[in-house]
Amino acid sequence: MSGDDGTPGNSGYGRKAFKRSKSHFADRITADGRDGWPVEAGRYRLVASRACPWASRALVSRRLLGLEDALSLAITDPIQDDRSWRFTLDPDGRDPVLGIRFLSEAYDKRETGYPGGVSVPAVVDVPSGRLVTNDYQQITLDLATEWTSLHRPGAPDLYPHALRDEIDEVMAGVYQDVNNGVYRAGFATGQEEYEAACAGVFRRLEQLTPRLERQRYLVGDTITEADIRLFTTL
Ligand SMILES: N[C@@H](CCC(=O)N[C@@H](CS)C(=O)NCC(=O)O)C(=O)O
Repeated sequence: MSGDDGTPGNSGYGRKAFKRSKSHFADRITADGRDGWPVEAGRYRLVASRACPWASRALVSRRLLGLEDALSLAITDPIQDDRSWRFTLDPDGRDPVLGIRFLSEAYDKRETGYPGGVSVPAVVDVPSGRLVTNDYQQITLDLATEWTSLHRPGAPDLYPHALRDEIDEVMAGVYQDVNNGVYRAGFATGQEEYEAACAGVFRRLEQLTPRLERQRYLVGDTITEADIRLFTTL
């Protein structure tokens, strides 16, 4: 399997320095449907592995925002085989809504011959069976800001306008040193690389500690996207 940029994906782990590629399918599901994918209850299916921290973000957001009825959920086998994510937890090994055995089938429907990797979280358009997005950074931001008409009453604002600069700044550091740092450590090819990544994780946690000594949440006084992104990696 290969990564989003066509470089070897999982098969390359542990053999070269870990480098994360950009999500190839970055269409957005928005209130105004500008990418062709309007927010609509019951239309899309979130595909997640409970073993994946990036996908777990989407599980937490979906639940906190009360989107369970609007956005259905497919859970993959936590372990991939060489065909990537599979629906072996479901009867007959098929996702009951999409009717597919491998997430790659939704990727293939979207783009024939796409040479990159298959990753979760992914959002699939149920009527066409096509992948909409695997953009793990944007999926949760859009659940928070574009799916508001379907949020439960009293849902938290996970990305409040007034705090976005601070949230973005905290998330950038958390991404670099913690979210991605644990991958750099886990897939390090040498001791030095491992130690540098590990040191980065703990340095960032130390840096965040004073915030959490004086307040319950990383930014502001309610839960935000920043908390979800840190928590799911921890
Ligand atoms: N889509 C992003 C981030 C999401 C991600 O890394 N998900 C992992 C699971 S935690 C995945 O599905 N990896 C499959 C692979 O690398 O082949 C990427 O490809 O870097």
